[in-house]
Amino acid sequence: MKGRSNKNDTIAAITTPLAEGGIGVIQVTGPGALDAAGRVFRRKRGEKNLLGASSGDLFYGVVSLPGGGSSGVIDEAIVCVWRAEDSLTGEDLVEISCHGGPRAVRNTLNAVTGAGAREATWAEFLVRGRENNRMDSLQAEALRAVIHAKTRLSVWVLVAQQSGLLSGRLSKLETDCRLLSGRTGDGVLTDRTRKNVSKKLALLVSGLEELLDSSSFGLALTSPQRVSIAGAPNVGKSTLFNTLLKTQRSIVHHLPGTTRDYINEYLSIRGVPFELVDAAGLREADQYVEKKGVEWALEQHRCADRVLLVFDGTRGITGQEWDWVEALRQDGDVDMKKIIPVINKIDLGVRLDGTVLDTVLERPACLISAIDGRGLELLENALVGEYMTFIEDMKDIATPCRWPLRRGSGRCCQMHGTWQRWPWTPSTPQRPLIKNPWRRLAAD
Ligand SMILES: Nc1nc2c(ncn2[C@@H]2O[C@H](COP(=O)(O)OP(=O)(O)OP(=O)(O)O)[C@@H](O)[C@H]2O)c(=O)[nH]1
Ligand SMILES: [Mg+2]
Repeated sequence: MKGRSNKNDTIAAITTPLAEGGIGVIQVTGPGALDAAGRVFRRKRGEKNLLGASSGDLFYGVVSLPGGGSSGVIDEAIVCVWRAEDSLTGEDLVEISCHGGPRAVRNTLNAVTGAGAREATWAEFLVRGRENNRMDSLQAEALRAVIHAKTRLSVWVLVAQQSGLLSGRLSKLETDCRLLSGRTGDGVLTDRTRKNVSKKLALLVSGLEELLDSSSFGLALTSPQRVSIAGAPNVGKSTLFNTLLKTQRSIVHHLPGTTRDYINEYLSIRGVPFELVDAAGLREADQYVEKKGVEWALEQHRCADRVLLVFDGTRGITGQEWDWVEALRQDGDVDMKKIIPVINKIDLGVRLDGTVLDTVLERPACLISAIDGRGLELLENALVGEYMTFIEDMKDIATPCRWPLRRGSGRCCQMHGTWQRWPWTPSTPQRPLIKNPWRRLAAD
């Protein structure tokens, strides 16, 4: 059982998945970490004991139940010690790598908790890291998010943030703000100073807005957008699904009505993760199973962040397809901006007039062949185009949180406005204060 939190106690957690694998890791941190680990671990070779260890020292030996001696050996392990000044938590930290597998790992954790450590979660390790100034909230957030990262780019960006790149950007803006508030002073305020302060505040606003602009990219990297593939039966939805995934995941057949259940898979487009959903073709259905398929498909399109609305380019748009477009348009939960029209099967020649779609859906259709891959680059651009500048040269500032920044930028804009207006009456006794607008960012 996990006990009550106490800032100064010694805690232990399993920090690898509780599953079958080569090794499992238990971490112990706190003032008594070395003592607790020392009571259950006995090295096989060498003299130095854990209490005298320096950061990075490795020990090979056995783990026993506390007081169990050689008869109570429960596993073999490698122990690594990190002293407070070098550890993630800012406290002495011991990493015990024992054999993997849920039972082996639990046995070792039980031994450590039997020696006085309290079982905790890995999140508590991060809290301690923050409390001991080993990281700020942005770094802790990045560390938490990296576990769920789905693409190489997501990992790259989050590791950069964990090392402090984004925090550095913010603290530079913070320093500028502090310097500015020092410079406004108490003396007589000349018009020149007022203009100067106002100009610097405008720079702060644009610095914050640049970070804010990056938040849609940061969020796209950390919470994959759901992209569903919609359209009438047989237009090539499942073929497109398979081609984008580069694997035969969904059944393709020349007869309409092949897909009934929806299927979802993760996919990376130029490093941005997406969750792709293939679903039943939209049609008037009579039978229960077909009806259910269409119902579920509609639900998927409602919940999706983007919908690829596919048409068969070898023929015109049918009345029933227009009815579905209209139904999606009128569905309060479907934002038309999220719909990307796609004309498929261009390898067979295009007979569909795309301009009518452009007018109704307010964006040009992507012409593709899901079978031979023609035009897929355009489709991918439609999904990641807005992130390209960040992907190419601004990866470090992709902030995964939006609201604190929006509040900070709002406060900064307010101060800027106040300074531009000041003095609003000649007798206004106090000049407007300049406060750190994102002061609460760390706490938000
Ligand atoms: N020539 C050509 N044929 C295609 C293309 N895309 C799909 N097809 C064919 O169209 C037929 C239907 O493809 P599917 O991918 O099963 O269509 P669907 O929209 O998933 O159909 P349902 O699951 O029934 O709604 C198959 O015979 C595919 O080989 C394409 O780009 N070019
Ligand atoms: Mg299908």
